[in-house]
Amino acid sequence: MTRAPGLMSLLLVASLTQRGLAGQAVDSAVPERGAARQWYRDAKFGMFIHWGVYSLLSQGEWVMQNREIAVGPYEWLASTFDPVKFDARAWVALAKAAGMRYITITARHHDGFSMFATKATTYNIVDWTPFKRDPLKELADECGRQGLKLFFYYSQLDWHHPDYWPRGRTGQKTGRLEGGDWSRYLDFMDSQLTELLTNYGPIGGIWFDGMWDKPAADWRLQRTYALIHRLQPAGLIVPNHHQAPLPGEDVQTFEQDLPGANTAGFNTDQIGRLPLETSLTMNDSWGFNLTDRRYKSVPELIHYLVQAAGRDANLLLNVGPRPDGTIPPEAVERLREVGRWLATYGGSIYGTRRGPIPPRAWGVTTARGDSVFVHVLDWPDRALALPPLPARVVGASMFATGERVEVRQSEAGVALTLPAGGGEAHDPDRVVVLRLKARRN
Ligand code: FHN
Repeated sequence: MTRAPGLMSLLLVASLTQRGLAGQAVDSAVPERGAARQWYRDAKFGMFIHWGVYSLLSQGEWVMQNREIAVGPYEWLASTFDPVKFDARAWVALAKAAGMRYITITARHHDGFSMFATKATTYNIVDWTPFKRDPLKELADECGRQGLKLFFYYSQLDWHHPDYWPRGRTGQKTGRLEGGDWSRYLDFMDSQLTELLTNYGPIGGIWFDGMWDKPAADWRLQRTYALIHRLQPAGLIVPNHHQAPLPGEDVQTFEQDLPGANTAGFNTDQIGRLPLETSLTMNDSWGFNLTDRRYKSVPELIHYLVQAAGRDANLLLNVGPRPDGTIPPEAVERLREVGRWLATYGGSIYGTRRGPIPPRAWGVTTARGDSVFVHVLDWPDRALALPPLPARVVGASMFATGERVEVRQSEAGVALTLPAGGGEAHDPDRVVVLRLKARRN
């Protein structure tokens, strides 16, 4: 179907002129990466998985640091890791049922334990544990079968490696020798990244974390980024360094905050020109924590997803699987519910971009083609006043039921009257779809 360039073209032109050369140069020079970024922006929803040796202690992934566990005892703990119930098919099926389009899993977290087969160290799940399997390989194969992309979280910070020296802000109490070879550590990381980018088929990309531990160090970033992009030109680099984007990066990610917000206390308020992402815990923990019952409700999770989409960002929603390899039931229930919601409302989320109205107290807008989706998240009334839109509204209805929505458009804006009664008023998100008159250039 050919359509006249409509609202999206206008928004695109506006965004292209706003976008600086750094982001664009990469897109146009490497078509695979441009396409990958586009795919990423369309995908909107991913599953974050924090899973490792720390899951055994059920106090989150920082337990080694927080409980001052030395390398020796932690190595023993690692030698007992045996997640016999791990089932890649079930994990990927759950992500799919939730409406997620990709998975980002911890290949190596700050504890330095590699959750994949690596020749760079024996401190890995295949060589060090009775499990002996490579869960990342099983996940990669299963993602391929079920049509999801797989990203690898990779910690640059390491509380175990002897060459992580000089130490940074953390990992001071793990009993390592006072000395090490920084460039050898960087080589070690590059060799592991090479494995992750060659042994698992095409992956979504690498999600870096931990550089904030030593902000002043020379991380040899450009060399590592070039290596990644050479091995997989479509692989995206997602750095969680809490700064504005640096050259070579593909996504700007915000931790526990929507883009631009900084309630977590470590995010930058500078929003760059790259695709955006918000990573979020489902309770208050990333790694498995048995006593953390502060799970977000399903409506809260839906609101995060919609609020992110209204800011052009993806939501990367975390689960912390248990040490036996199963995902906690509280998470499973919530993911299935969000998936049910997306089965109805996905058309107002996937493949959209932020809409013409910036986020408001009542909610956000998303847009695709000549359609604007008005997400009414927090507004008790039927009457809703919108600011002026860039084109004439030629149709308005409730997204889920098709019920007519009354519209009055003037120079001052657009007044909507939502239908009376109906279950929709109780929905976490009342979605109105406005059809704008297509503009022909
Ligand atoms: O320290 C990590 C933390 O354990 C977790 O992995 C999160 C995920 O965004 N990032 C780090 C903190 O910035």
